[in-house]
Parts: sequence; C-alpha cells; structure tokens
Amino acid sequence: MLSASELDEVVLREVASVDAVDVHTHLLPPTHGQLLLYGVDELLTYHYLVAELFMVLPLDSDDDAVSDALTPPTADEFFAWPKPRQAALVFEELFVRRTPLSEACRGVVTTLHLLGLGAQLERAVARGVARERRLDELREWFAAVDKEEYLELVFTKAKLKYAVMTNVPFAPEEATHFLQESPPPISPRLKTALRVDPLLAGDWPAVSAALAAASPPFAPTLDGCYRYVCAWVDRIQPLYLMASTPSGFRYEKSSPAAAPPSPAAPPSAAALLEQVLLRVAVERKLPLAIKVGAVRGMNAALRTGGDGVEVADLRFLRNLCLAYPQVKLLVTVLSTENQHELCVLARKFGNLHVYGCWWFCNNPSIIERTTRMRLEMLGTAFTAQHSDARVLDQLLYKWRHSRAAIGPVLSSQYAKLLEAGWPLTEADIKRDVALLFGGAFEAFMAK
Ligand code: REL
Ligand code: ZN
Repeated sequence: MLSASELDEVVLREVASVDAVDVHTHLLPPTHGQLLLYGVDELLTYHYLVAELFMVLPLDSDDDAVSDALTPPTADEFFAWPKPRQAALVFEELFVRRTPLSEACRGVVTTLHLLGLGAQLERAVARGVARERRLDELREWFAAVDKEEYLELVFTKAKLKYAVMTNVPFAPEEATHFLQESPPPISPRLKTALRVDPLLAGDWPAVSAALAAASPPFAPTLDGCYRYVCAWVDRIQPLYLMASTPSGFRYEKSSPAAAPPSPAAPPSAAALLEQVLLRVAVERKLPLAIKVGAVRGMNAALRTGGDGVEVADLRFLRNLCLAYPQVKLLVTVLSTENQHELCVLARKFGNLHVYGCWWFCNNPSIIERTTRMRLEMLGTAFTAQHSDARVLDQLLYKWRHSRAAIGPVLSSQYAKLLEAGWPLTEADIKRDVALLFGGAFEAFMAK
C-alpha cells in the first residue's frame, strides 16, 4: 500500500515511462517517400506556427516593424516559397525577434533538445549569424538520418508502442502508395485508419470525383460509393473509419417513411452517412472516429492554419449512439465548451469512447483541466491523449508535454482517494496509467 508521500514519485514515474498508444496522428510511413515529414524545416512550418507567424507579421511591407531583410509576404507568396525559406522566416520572427513562449514554439525547443540538438539551436539564434545561415547546422543533422532508423528512434524516445495514421483515399498523392501492385509493408509502428470526411459532410462533388477518378471507376451512385469504401477497407485494413464534422453538423436518423429522392438527384448527406459510412461501419464492424468542432477555412488564406473552432451542438452524438448501438464511436471535441457534455455522453453510452485533447485543446492548461474533469467523471474509461503529430519529430514534444501535464493531475486525484481511505498500490497505478495511455482504447476497440 502506498503512502501519501510516495504517491507523486510513483505516479509521475509511471506516466513518464508508460509505453503509450497514439490513437490519431497524421504521420505516414517512410515508404510513402516525401509524405513522411520530419526535420527542422517541417517543424518550423507546422501550421500552428504559420498561424503564429501571420499574427505578428506587419500587415503591409511599408511598416517599420518589419525585419529589414525580409519583406513580409502575403499568405499566397509565403506558401509559394520553398520550405527552407518559409522556415527561416518563422524562425526569425518567432524565435529570434521574439521569445518562443507559445506551446507550439516551445514544442520545437523541447524537440530539438530531446534530440541532443540544444547547442545547435543556441548557435542558430546567436547574434551575428546571417539569418539565411541560421538553420544550416540543424538541417545538416536531419539530412544525415536514415528515415526508417529515425522513425524507430523517435518512437523509442517518445515511448510509444504504435501510432495510428490518417489515410485519405481522396488524396491522390497518398492513395497512389496503397494502389501499387504490391505495396511495401508498413512499419508495425504505424497502423492504418481510413479518413473519409466527404462522407460525413455529404460532399457529393468530392465523393463522385473520387469515384470517377478510380481505376476502374465506380458508379456515381450510393452503391458505387459503398463499393469504393469497401475496396479501401479491404486494401488498407483500417483500425477505424474517421471523419471530422463540418461546421454546424446535425444528424437525426432518417424516417423509413420518407419519400425516396428522385433518382436524378445527387445523394443527400443523410444517405451518404447512413447508406455508406454507417453501413460499412456496421457490416465491417469498424469503429467510427468522429472529430467535432473544427471550422474549416475560417481564414482560408492561411490554409490548414486558417481552420478555426466552434462550440458544436452535440445532440447528433446522442442520436447516433441510440440509432446505431452496435457502432463504436471514438470522439474528441475541439472546443473546451463541449468537453463536459462529451463526458456526460460517454457516461450514458457504452459505444462512445472519449479520446485526447485535440489541437487547440492540446495546451497544458487545457489538458490539465480536461483530464481532471474526465478522471472525475469517467474514471479510467477514456484515452487521455493523442498527439495529432504531422511531423515525426513532434511526437517527442507532444508526448513529453502531455505526460508532464497529465501526471500531476492524476496524482492529485489519487491523493484524494488515499485520503478517503482507499488502500492504493503501485500495481493499481501501473494498471490505471496503462489504461489512460492506450489500454482503455484497445479495450474499447475489442469490445
Ligand atoms: O484530423 C484533423 O482533422 C485535424 O487534426 C487537422 O485538421 C489539423 O490540421 C491538425 O493538424 C490538428 O492538430
Ligand atoms: Zn488530426
């Protein structure tokens, strides 16, 4: 049995060392060539940092605040630049001219230090270094790594068992890697997930374009679409289907008495959801991971960095859970305002599993309060975090920072339990931490 004085040490140690499952990332395997992002230029051009860059760039190039040698680009000009030039501007503005205080900036610092590149980073920000040379030493280090070995190194250092990818059949540059005659085997560190946003959004133009572009093409009908999705399920054997909801998303089960649509009309959003996405989920026994609360293209000029957040109406989750009790839903929400209601929904429906602190919620202060609430409301029946990493090296900081935020919250919850008189053991803590960092996800998937 543990004493109050031993508690912190044991909990923090377990949280820091448990082998976690990263249930959602945007990483792709080394066999996808250039699509596996890593290195200092990719770290610095992460869309979180690009958004922060455009917050501080002068609005027009005559502004005196502009760094003399760098005329501020428009967003379109910036994205047309080669990556190293984009990275150099981000570095200059956010790390040299300002203190990298934000979570995304601090993440770059943590990552480089965990890779043993602290001295190189210090030299990069030093006075007197020509700004176009600043990142050279760091770039040289990354240029020398072997991708497969580096993937292994990062997973080992981040203490991850495996990470789930986001595999988008609608993106030709990604799809082509799976469509080869005999695709090379994927590293066991990465598991597949089939990402199908246009189906949840009822985006028939996007869906029908994909059906037409397939070789051979699929019929531009609901049945054709169903076959297309099944073919992708067979091809990549995903752990789950995943989609994010469009802004203002609603769902109510269609009434069987509803008049059939005219055969000439494009399929409705409800038909795509029920007759394709949910049908595949039921027939193939595939969980559906839903991400709620993003507002795509809030400032479209910033591309992915221009996506925003809204407080979502979560009634659709109740409707889905009731209408499809056999379909398992993995759910995360982007607005802090939705976190409490999501916990209540998870308490009501055994087919709903809460995972992670997503994107704008992936900040220590929000992780702390969200995790505290989840522990109080859900015990260990949730997944504390996912990284959403787009760049391989980010696994290092995202997991380091998340573990640091979650550990003390968990420890204080245990302290209250000890005080209440529960005989807590080290084995209990090991078991619980394993659940929060992937075990509860795997148990839910196996249900
Ligand atoms: O999977 C998603 O929908 C999101 O995570 C992404 O759209 C987002 O850009 C991601 O980088 C956030 O962390
Ligand atoms: Zn994501």
